[in-house]
Amino acid sequence: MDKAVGSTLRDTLNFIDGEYRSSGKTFANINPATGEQYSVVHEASKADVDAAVKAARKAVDGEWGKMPTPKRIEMVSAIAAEINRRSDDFLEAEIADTGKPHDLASHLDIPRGAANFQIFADVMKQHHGEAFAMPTPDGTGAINITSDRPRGVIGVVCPWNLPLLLMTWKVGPAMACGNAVVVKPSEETPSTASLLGEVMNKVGIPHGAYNVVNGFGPDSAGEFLVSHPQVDAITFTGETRTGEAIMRNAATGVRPVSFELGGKNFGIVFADCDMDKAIEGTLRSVFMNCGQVCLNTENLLVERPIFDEFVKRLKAGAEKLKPGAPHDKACNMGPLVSDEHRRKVLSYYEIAKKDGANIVTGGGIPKMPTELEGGFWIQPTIWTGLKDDSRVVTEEVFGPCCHIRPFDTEEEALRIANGNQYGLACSIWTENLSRAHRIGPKMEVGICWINCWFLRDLRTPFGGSKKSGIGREGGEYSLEFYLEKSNICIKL
Ligand code: NAD
Ligand code: 6OD
Repeated sequence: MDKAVGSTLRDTLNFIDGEYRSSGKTFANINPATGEQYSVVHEASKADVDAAVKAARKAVDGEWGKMPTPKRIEMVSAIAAEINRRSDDFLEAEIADTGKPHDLASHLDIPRGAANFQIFADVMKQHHGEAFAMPTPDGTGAINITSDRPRGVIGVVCPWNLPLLLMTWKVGPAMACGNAVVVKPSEETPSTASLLGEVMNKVGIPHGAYNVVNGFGPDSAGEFLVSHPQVDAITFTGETRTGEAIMRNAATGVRPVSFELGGKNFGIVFADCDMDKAIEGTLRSVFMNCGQVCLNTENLLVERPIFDEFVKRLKAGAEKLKPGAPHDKACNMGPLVSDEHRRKVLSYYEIAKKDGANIVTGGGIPKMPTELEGGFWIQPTIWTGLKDDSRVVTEEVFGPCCHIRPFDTEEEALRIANGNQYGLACSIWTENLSRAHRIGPKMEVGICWINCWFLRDLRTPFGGSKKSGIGREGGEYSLEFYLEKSNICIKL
């Protein structure tokens, strides 16, 4: 990593108007694998956030906003190439912030971080307006032409579970459309957002088009950003409750929001599934990233004839997972992100016990080697036997755990899954093509995977229904949020 520019693993700085800036107030960044502090994060003050928003405004009104689209697209592609060129730096930063396995970060987080710029450079290359000819009573006619322009300054508020991936999923399209962004990364995982500033400068992005302000939510950089009157639109990924707080701020000035929020996702396993595929896919969908993916399966409905076999095989798979150091190739499971989050997940492990769950496996903290004992490790956990109204079954835990329940009919499975307050994702396991076509459109979710999980084509609409979000992002769908459309009506 280029320490001379200012973003080192030891000092994580704000990035404002093309420069790294320290601040008078700092907080500790803890490595979740060890529990040790490894970086000092500079918390942005209200004045820093204001400077970042003003720099962004200047960029939109200046060189960045006026840049011809082909040139801007070329620059956005160059960001993708530079992230790939520096993938080792991004990997190390992401791993230190999250403790996740090197294999996972190198196959998912970092390459998707780069792809999130390239896909939207490609989308903008193809993007075009429309024309509608119309008759008029006087017979001369009129023509309507759609036109669009960037919304302006976009506030981007991010979570900690897939830090670079989820941040660039918003920054990529926002910048490809010609907006300027002010990013507030999670306080738990600020490093890759800060490092991305070096990439922006290297490829020559005009100053102010990309800014990063570090800090927390309420009464800190998050709230300062979303309540800033010169922020034109807010895109947020995180908890539903935080989304509600942000929405209250966005109401002032009637500013648009795009929200990717919490989930409580179902897996439905039919007796006609391919059991090997269903087990392998479900092990990923429950335990990948230590269960910290909003799309993770936390509730499994398994058709009664295969219930016992499914539970037995999922337990065997869970017990083969090996928590350990990110760079240890023999290990495939990281820790939870923080002590606070582990306390939250363990509180659900306690509720499960109190509610009379049968603990199929796990339920506690694993024994780790001395050097990792201070980390936020947790056992992969499977329960059966809970009632449908247990909080473990209805609330998002965001940990490596699931409850498995039997069902008898397709209608029953649909009713239970759609009775959920969230509507983000589901996975259905069946080899019956008619069933797949019948049930897919009936699932009240933003994405329904059949015989797979987290298989992503970045051109497709992504988002949640019910309490899982507002809006869809991906391909052309992202442009609906990041571009403001007008209709030009010309009377001939
Ligand atoms: P969080 O809501 O606690 O925090 C997210 C971000 O919001 C952080 O940067 C935080 O500092 C900021 N924030 C908190 N309060 C704020 C406020 N009042 N004003 C402005 N900013 C504020 O979420 P998290 O714990 O970082 O992430 C986990 C949650 O995110 C889970 O619920 C998960 O399901 C959800 N998530 C959803 C998706 C999706 O695509 N739907 C993706 C990833 C994570
Ligand atoms: O793949 C994506 O685009 C996406 N937004 C994934 C979200 C994962 C949630 O943790």
